[in-house]
Amino acid sequence: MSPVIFSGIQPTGRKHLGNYIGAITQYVAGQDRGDPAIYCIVDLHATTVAYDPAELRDRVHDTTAVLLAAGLDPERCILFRQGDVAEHTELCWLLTSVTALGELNRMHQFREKSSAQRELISAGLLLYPVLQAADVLAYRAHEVPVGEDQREHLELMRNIAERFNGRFGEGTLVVPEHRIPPVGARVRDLQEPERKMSTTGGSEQGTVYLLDDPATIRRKFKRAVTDSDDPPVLRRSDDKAGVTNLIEILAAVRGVAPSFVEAELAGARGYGDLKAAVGDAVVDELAPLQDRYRQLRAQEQALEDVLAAGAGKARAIAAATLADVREAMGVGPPQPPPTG
Ligand code: AQP
Repeated sequence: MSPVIFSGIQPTGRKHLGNYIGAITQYVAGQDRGDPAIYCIVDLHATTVAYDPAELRDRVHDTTAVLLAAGLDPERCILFRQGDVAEHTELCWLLTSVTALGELNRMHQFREKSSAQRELISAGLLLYPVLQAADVLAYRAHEVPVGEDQREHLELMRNIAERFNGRFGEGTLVVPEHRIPPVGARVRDLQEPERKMSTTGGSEQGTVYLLDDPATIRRKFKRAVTDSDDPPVLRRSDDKAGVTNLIEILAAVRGVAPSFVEAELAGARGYGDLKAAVGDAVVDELAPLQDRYRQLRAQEQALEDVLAAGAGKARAIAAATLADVREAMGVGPPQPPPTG
């Protein structure tokens, strides 16, 4: 049986190589395995931190164009905007009844992002993982392709689904599995390789954006932090986070095993060769995406049409789940008995 695949992605104009390797390439591959493969641009999640309302729709269009340019095909997947399908927010509320406050308080993302908020720590930031659970559970998804940073939220989502089923009716919700890629699940910041590459938390020079021009990409890799050992050791190891990161990026982008890259680098003169190789490979990988992005981004109405068609398909699935959830919880009028 083909799995139902679901994943969500934040609307920003600055998607980076971590998003691409950890998530977007998996989305594209999922189109041929998922039945259906469903991808959602999570504008409601974006409102949980400070943001500019005048820009949010543009950022949704930016992300839509990036995903289409990377290879998502609206004929082979469902691509939509979270805010277009009200079932997500209703299910979020219903799931709060089986979510422990203590669990939400312990989430790393909440702790990190709340400490960065200056004026207001929104309740939305605390509830973020519950809305994320609703996103996935509304489609009874089996698989959720994500990067390593989402492992904790996925575990919480599984707890929520299990608790819901235990309390209100076994089999009502599907308990999903995460799908974290074997290589590239945690792409690291090129300047601070102890941290993940990140939209908000990383360094500008250490973050490779998908829309960076070729010279910028090559420069960022050239300046990447590696190691000072002499002679250089072009191998992955726990105490060589920067070198390991570059080897894994090169392997992920070329679609080969990291050990293959290490074997190839056996004759290299130094870290400079590795930096040049990974810079070239990333530029080659992103060039066609960038060309397609520019064409697609100019056609705003076409992007809206894709999102609207996707929302129609998504709503039909989510509404059926919500009807079962309401029925199980005793919310609203009783469902009519099945006919026939
Ligand atoms: N460094 C990363 N390596 C691998 N995968 C990553 N992801 C994020 N960073 C890395 C995965 O990308 C998907 C989309 O993430 P998102 O919707 O959270 O997008 P974002 O907020 O723009 O990404 P960031 O960088 O994670 O933002 P910050 O750090 O600001 O919160 C997810 O599947 C994620 O795992």
